Amino acid sequence: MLDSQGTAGTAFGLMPVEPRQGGYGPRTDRAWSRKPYGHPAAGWGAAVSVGRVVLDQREPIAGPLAMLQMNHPISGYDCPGCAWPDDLGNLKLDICENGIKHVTWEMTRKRVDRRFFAEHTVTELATWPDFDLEDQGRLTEPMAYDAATDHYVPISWDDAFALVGDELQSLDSPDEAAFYTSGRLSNEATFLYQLMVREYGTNNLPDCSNMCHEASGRALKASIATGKGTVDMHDWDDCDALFVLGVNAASNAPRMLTALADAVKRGAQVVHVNPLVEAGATRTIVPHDFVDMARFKATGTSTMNLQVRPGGDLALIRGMSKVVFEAAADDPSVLDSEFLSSLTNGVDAYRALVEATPWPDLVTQSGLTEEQIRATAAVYLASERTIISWCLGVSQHEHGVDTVREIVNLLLLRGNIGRKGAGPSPIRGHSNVQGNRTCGIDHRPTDAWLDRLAAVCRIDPPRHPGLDTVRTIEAMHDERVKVFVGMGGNFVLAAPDTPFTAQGLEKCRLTVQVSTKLNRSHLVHGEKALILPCLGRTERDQQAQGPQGVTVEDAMSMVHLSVGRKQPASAYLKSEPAIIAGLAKATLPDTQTPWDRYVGDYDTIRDVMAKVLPGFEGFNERVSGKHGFRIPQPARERVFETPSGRAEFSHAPLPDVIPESADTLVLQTVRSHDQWNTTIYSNDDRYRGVKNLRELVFLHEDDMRDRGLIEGDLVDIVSTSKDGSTRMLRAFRAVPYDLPRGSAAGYMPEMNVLIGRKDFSAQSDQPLMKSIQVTVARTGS
Ligand SMILES: Nc1nc2c(c(=O)[nH]1)N[C@H]1C(S)=C(S)[C@@H](COP(=O)(O)OP(=O)(O)OC[C@H]3O[C@@H](n4cnc5c(=O)[nH]c(N)nc54)[C@H](O)[C@@H]3O)O[C@H]1N2
Ligand SMILES: Nc1nc2c(c(=O)[nH]1)N[C@H]1C(S)=C(S)[C@@H](COP(=O)(O)OP(=O)(O)OC[C@H]3O[C@@H](n4cnc5c(=O)[nH]c(N)nc54)[C@H](O)[C@@H]3O)O[C@H]1N2
Ligand SMILES: [Mo]
Repeated sequence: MLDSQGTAGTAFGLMPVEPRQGGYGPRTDRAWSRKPYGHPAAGWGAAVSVGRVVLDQREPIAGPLAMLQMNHPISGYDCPGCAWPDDLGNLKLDICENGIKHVTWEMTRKRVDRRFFAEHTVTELATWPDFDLEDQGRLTEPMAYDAATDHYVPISWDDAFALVGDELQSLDSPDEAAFYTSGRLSNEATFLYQLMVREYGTNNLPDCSNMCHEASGRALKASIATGKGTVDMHDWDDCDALFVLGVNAASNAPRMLTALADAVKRGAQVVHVNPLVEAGATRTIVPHDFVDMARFKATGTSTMNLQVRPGGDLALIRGMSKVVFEAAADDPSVLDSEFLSSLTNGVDAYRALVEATPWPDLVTQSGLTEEQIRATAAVYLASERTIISWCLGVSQHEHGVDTVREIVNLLLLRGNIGRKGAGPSPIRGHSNVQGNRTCGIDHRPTDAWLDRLAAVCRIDPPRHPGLDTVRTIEAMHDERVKVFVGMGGNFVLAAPDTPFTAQGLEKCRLTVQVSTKLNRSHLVHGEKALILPCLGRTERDQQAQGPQGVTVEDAMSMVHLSVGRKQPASAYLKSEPAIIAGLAKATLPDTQTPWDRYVGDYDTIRDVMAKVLPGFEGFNERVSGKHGFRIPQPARERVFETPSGRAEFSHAPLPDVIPESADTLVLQTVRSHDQWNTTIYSNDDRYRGVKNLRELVFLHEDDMRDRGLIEGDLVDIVSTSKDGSTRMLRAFRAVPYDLPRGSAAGYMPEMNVLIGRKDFSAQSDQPLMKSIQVTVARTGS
């Protein structure tokens, strides 16, 4: 590993093969291939791909049957895939290809039991591809690392809890422990987790949101005093114009394709802004429309595609605002003057800033022509009701916060917020990542939250902020954090700077992973280590007072029940709430919190949550209704609870997103169609036309020509970090792709080694997963 900071060397537990250290799909000898994908998104390619995963996981019967319960109002479980909302009643079967893959992956009949761990040392497992690790199936009982033999060995739940309790109690300060959350946790588990952590005495609650939508949350809070989008599915059905920035819908939120196709069908304008024209941005066979599927009938999903420069969205939005102000000079009714003067702050300064920004700068920085920007603005001006939606293509940049705030600025100009069919609508990632924040996973909790928690739960929570993901990694490295608890997820591969993160974890006294499947984060561990296996979303959760259901919140603030019914993968699994309660009782000898009562009957957790969480009054009654309930949100009612009591315009300088050297490319990391974050189902990326290849870098053909490259050439990719250090990936294949010159793309998590520890946004602390500065040259040159 090329690393000028002197931390070279492969960390124990990472793939020992230089330079890739994780993110491997299945082993294959088959040749790779690439040809442009000519079919509409979803449709039969999706059906074939689902069939393969269902068969591979040996679930040909239970798999498809369980699908019938997925996202079923009241009696079903929530799809553990993405956070796109459930359909409100039109669809018989509200499911998608990737949701089915995801559920089947969890429901597999394969098991990782004590015999498996007895047969393989951790050192040996470290040499396995990530696919093979997860493909062993579900974890079945708690395991502890035995350094003497380098094996994981069985441990009882009580001993495991006691071990964690002893370690946590022996720390000099509760701030020497960090408690990570991945976005799968239910609301109930989340609430108990943060309660335990704060009762213990720290706000060190890093989460996957720190790498995902932290920028969106911060921006929306500053602008309109809510960390979330303000629209719901009905608004999506009512808008005249829909802007979709930096989302790969066909792969990452496939149920969104239906909404896009519906919008186009009813004559709404749908503008996709993305350096890549993704499959879902042209046309789809509506995934739920079996008649359309049978007839191969495709529906358009866009009316315009704009191939913006990576990081160029702010310039595009500002250009649109410029056109809006120009139009307002002739026709003042273009602006919603009443709304602006009574409910917003700072529009005059924004106008001055926009007017002072010259067109050539907007053109250069956005990578679009003035005509394109004007045409996009014309769509906005012609629309009565506009929704702007975005995902990681906006948030994972240095200027993510400023860009989301600029999006809100543009919406505010025409009063596109807090009314039918209009507003900001971030597309969230994990199925309950938004609920996790609502229920208290936040390293920077507000005083109001802590006050209510203190009053209702009778604890004395710490008031100083905790560590987020990048700060936790630094702190583990500096040995300021000595215990790491991962509640779900695959921290070592999801985080940036893989070897650095791995070394941090290895320096810990104790690492604990609560998981459903074996993954690399179990192999990169502290001096002591535990794997605690938990129930999955689809499984029956039997507690003292009977079977339990949990709740989740989707990307549009709808909270609903999720009830698993399947026989658990093993009799020794515990639910996440039960594991958290076990950890809490072992860690907090004097606790007054009724942990056993909470675990026996989750209604009792919800009763307490109803008192702590604003908008959750009557939680148990309200969530039992057909589609659950929407959390009340003042901004949706045009009540802006900012310090000024108004929606705030931002006034950010136009960022310069063009690298200094013409040789430097801006590399972004994306998901393939066949992966779920760090879980890789196959080496194919159907919609980008790639088969059997993940070690690739997509490049513009002119950028390839300049470097003397043709398709398939092996190249080395060298990244330069903010601190000047360099990192390298060797022998990846150059693949020509339709993206803006000067940019490049490849897959997470194998490219995470290129993201330096200092490469995070100063605005959000989010790692710069969409703008890595790289040079690409033929291997050996
Ligand atoms: N099947 C499946 N579903 C998933 C996931 C998964 O791994 N698999 N992951 C889940 C999670 S946690 C999340 S957060 C979401 C992620 O959903 P996405 O945000 O769709 O995830 P990425 O694959 O990172 O794709 C980022 C998109 O942004 C574009 N982009 C990159 N840079 C820019 C830019 O500067 N401007 C603009 N406008 N676009 C840009 C890329 O070309 C790409 O289309 O999906 C969730 N759903
Ligand atoms: N380079 C780069 N890196 C990225 C990103 C990127 O775009 N580019 N995206 C970032 C984003 S948006 C995110 S959200 C993070 C994702 O980071 P994480 O959430 O940490 O990672 P996942 O891969 O989703 O976690 C998969 C693991 O979760 C466990 N799991 C699955 N279901 C359950 C369950 O029900 N309960 C529990 N306890 N465990 C379960 C399984 O053991 C599985 O191995 O990655 C980030 N990393
Ligand atoms: Mo995410």
